[in-house]
Amino acid sequence: MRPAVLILVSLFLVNLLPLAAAQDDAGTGADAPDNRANALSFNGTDLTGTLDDPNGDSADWYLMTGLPAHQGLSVDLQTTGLWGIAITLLDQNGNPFLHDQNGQLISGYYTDNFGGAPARYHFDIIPSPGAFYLGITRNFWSNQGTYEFNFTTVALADLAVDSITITPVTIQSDLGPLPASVERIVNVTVENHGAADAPSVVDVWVNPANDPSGSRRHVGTISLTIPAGQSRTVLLEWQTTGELGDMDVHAHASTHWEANLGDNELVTRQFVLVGQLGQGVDLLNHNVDADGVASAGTSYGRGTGAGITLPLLGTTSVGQYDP
Ligand SMILES: [Ca+2]
Ligand SMILES: [Ca+2]
Ligand SMILES: [Ca+2]
Repeated sequence: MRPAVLILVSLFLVNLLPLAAAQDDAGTGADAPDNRANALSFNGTDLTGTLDDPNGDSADWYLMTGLPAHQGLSVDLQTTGLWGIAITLLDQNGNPFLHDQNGQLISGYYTDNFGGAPARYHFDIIPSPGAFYLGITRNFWSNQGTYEFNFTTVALADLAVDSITITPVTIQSDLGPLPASVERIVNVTVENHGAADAPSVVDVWVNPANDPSGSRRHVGTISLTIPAGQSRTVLLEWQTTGELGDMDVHAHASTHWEANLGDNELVTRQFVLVGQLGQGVDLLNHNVDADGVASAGTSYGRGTGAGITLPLLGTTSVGQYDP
């Protein structure tokens, strides 16, 4: 090939690559690291940056720090010139923590496969207190563009089950109080020590102590609102018919935007007729309401509704993160 042709071909190939974009990620005047291990610490309300995969910048990783307790974040992202990108949110241990508005973990990974530019995204998240990782990476398409994250603080409730007390129901008669009936009252005190009022669901269920079958029986559910900084006591009726011996009574409180799920359940032991057996039996109710109990124990009566909110220009999908 003659030199002139080589020069022309070279010029053509060079023109296929866009010029390297200026990098000023998070106002640092430089490119943010391409891997999470070297993530750029960031503590602010807005975050702007550039991805430039054709010129070797395939990812920008940040470590968001300084999140106050009982506060969540709502994240808005706008991109220009970028599509087919992936957004990854991980806690400090590298685990997904993206939550929907019911406090349920849905994914740690979001990808816009085919959307155009500019595109807008919105995430409702409840971050682990303190810090989390945020990564924006090239996914399906190699392109060059800018992104801007805006973070809005969201006040969170934080319910805690403080106590469970159980009182027998005494039957009054003309002859005086009769022996206790099979009915008992479960008193559950729930405190909201978060920063937002809490539409709350309190569930109570029982299971025979040390029952290897793991069967549980749903006692009841009460819905109420617990204002921030206040506590409420709810009463549920427990019919112990068919139960004998030591029983474990569980109470669980749930709400939207829960800051800390670690203190939302309490268990106490109560015997029916005779105690200190180390175990109990549930003859009439054994495995009754198994499905209902399972839902009470695992989903805790959370409400329904759209999870992640994604008002978008273009088609999107929510992917699964597999660490
Ligand atoms: Ca960059
Ligand atoms: Ca980078
Ligand atoms: Ca809590």
